Amino acid sequence: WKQPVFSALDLGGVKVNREDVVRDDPTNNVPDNIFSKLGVQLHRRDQHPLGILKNAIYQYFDENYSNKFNKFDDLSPIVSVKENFDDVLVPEDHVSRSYNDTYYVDPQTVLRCHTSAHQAELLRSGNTHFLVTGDVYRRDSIDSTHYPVFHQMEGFRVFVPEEWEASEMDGTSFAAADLKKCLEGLARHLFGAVEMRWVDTYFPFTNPSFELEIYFKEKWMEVLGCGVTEQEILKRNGQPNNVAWAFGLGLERLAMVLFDIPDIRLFWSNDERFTSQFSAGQLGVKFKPFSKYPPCYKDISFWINESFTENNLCELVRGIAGDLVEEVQLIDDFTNKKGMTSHCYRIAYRSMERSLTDDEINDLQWKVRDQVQSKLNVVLR
Ligand code: FA5
Ligand code: MG
Repeated sequence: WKQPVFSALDLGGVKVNREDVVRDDPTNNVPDNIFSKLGVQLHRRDQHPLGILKNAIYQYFDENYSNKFNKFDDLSPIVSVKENFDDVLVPEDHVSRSYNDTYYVDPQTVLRCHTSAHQAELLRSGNTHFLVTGDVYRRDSIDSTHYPVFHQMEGFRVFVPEEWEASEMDGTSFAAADLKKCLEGLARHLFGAVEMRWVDTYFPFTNPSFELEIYFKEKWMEVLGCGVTEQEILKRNGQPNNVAWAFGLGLERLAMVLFDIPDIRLFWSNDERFTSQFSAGQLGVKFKPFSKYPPCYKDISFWINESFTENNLCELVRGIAGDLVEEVQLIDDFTNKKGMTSHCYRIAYRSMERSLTDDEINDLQWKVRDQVQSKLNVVLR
């Protein structure tokens, strides 16, 4: 399963060396399997589901807005902490800043965890209508809709006072209404009829803030976050009298609905049985699964310590099993009279491309058991 790890790669004309991004020191937490995804840029392949989706969204904006949205899809994913967090008002103590949630190259540099990292710089350089597509990186849980590298498209639109003054609404209500109309129209453009709902939420950079969920495979799946941009961001970046909306689409989640793709790992597959099913410009295609290979479940139980986190466990398992791991699920959690807490996780192994042998799975599970003890310092039960 392992992708080759190159010693250097090219990010939009800038050469990046492996040893600058993957280092064995405590200020760096980028593993090789993440480094190997940098520069792949699935969203720039016109015949890949993510590229097809990106182009379909471009088409929607081109057709519906006379005011052209500037499009960016080649901005480097290696950004400063300032761009990723400070510029979008993420509080100093927000969990998303932790080494548990974000990949740090060094204390001032991260792999962007969202395309919102580019809002401020693009506003400053005079953009008022823009779309930014890119690969984003997060330490996260493992299941069919979560992957540590995924793709987002940021949308941003600035309004000048004349635009809302004609409406008898205040600027914020006007922008919020326009935003929902825009995204509902996009959903109809992509899916036709689909069951969806708005959920109120919180982001540091928007107020009010919303998420859109789509009903997919018997569950509500969150596909995007959005809201009316905090005035402070506009003020700091040369737009003090205006209002704006912004959104961040989860491209894999939308593509899963659009093409009926059941598992997020498939986007990374080079298997021709996957890649040959899609072609540039074709939205109507439904993916025909070729993998009916059975999953294999292995449980692991241990006493946790204070430093244990689920993201650390997931990264360890991903590092050993790569895309052969389908899900890591906490199935039991209890604390005994002495105050010791035990967790039991169920790991589902399944290849998208072939049957796995018992030996192969047992070998993976032994490595997991071994490294859980040696690297996470937990006590197996
Ligand atoms: C954000 O990242 C905000 N920056 C979005 C935003 C932009 C809000 C502008 C307001 C204004 P969130 O963390 O919810 O929000 O992620 C956005 C989307 O990315 C989610 O709705 C989901 O579709 C997708 N996503 C999040 N985590 C993962 C993951 N691990 N794997 C795949 N997709 C993911
Ligand atoms: Mg969210």
